[in-house]
Amino acid sequence: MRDQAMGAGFDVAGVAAVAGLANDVEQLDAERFVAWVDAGRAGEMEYLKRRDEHGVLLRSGVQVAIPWARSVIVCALNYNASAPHSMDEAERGAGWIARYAWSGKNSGPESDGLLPTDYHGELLGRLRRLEAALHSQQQCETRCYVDTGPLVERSAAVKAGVGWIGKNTCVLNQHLGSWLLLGVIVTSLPVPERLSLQGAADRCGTCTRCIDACPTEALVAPRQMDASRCIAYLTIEKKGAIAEELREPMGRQVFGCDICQDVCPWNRRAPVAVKEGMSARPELVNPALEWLAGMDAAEFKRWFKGSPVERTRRKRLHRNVAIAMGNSGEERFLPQLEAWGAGEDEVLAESAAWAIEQIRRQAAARRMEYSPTR
Ligand code: B12
Ligand code: SF4
Ligand code: SF4
Repeated sequence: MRDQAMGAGFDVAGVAAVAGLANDVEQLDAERFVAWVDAGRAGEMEYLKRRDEHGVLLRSGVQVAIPWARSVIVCALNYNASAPHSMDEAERGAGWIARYAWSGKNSGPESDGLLPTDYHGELLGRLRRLEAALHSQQQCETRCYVDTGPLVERSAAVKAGVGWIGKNTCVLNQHLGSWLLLGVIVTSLPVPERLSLQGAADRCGTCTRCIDACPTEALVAPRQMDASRCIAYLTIEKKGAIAEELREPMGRQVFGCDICQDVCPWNRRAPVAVKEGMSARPELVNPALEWLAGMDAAEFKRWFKGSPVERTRRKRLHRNVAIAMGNSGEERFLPQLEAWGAGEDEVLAESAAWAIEQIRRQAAARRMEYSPTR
């Protein structure tokens, strides 16, 4: 199976047994998930709170929604690109789009630039190839998922030996780091005892760089995230206005956030991958905020239809851009922000008003700093 997963284009794969709540580890995972949702950590991500007819959270155990599940094949794809990181120096007024959302593919010799792709589709295609190979060898039930399945993929990845959960809650592999995307095949095939893997050892040690670097204090404890504070949640999932106290810490991130992975020592030597359908689109690395701000509906569609960025829609992307403009302190953004401030979209107008205030405050502070003291 592992060779076939590599043949399908994955970098690492393993199988996790599904034993149900009689198993101590699965019981603990279920308790953690329930406690996480009950504590309000999922914010407005209602799909994480779905329950079955008995009121049990669907994602609290694989067998809750899929009673015939006996194993989960977990595959991981390295998407690291040879490109800067969000913490590196960048041009003034550049925003940040998360690394996983840069992906694109070549569309032939005539085309200009790469066409957008989305990892969901890229991984699902690879999983389906593996699933077909499995069915040609054995009779079994299977379901392929990337993100959308009723299970916590990271927990399955640990049990399958793909990696360990870092203190930033990401799955880390000793050789590949954490720039990994996960895809799973839930199967009805039991895992023979001799193939049951021990989860990968925890190699975070005493390091706390990710926790220290998180600007919004979303990592409330090692391996525990309050997703409602995470910039990835705020920029991608959160509808409406973003809480004021979190806007300044958002910095220049306009879609997703890579900070807690950029600072991780295990990513320092992470190998670069050049995968079909997952090439980095150079325009999305350190994108100029005014370029994103100037996108009309047609431009947005041209650049982001079929990309993960499509999920956030143009309206929310512009809300995020307004906040990033405010955080930049650049007075050249004032005309754009004033135009948004006078527009009909209330959330965008309010975010722009906040950003104008930020820029004026920063400009005044700069003038105070440079004024001669006589
Ligand atoms: C909802 C979601 C989010 C939310 C919430 C994230 C979160 N940490 O829960 C938001 C929008 C914030 C988010 C952000 C990102 N996400 Co996301 N997300 C998901 C999704 C759809 C569900 C996750 C979930 O169920 N969360 C609930 C909590 C309880 O689970 P968890 O954090 O995943 O892991 C818990 C368990 O592992 C358990 N646990 C296991 N062992 C131990 C040990 C101890 C001691 C403790 C206390 C807990 C513990 O507790 C962990 C923390 O609570 C998954 C796909 C899936 N179906 O699983 C992708 C997924 C987790 N996301 C992914 C990615 C790539 C990202 C981003 C990097 C994107 C970006 N650049 O912006 C960031 C990373 C932020 C971060 N530091 O985690 C990848 C992660 C790959 C990897 N290498 O880990 C996944 C697996 C998607 C995929 N198919 O590849 N995401
Ligand atoms: S992705 Fe960003 S905001 Fe979210 S936990 Fe990591 S550093 Fe914090
Ligand atoms: S930064 Fe340090 S603590 Fe955080 S995941 Fe990486 S090794 Fe673990």
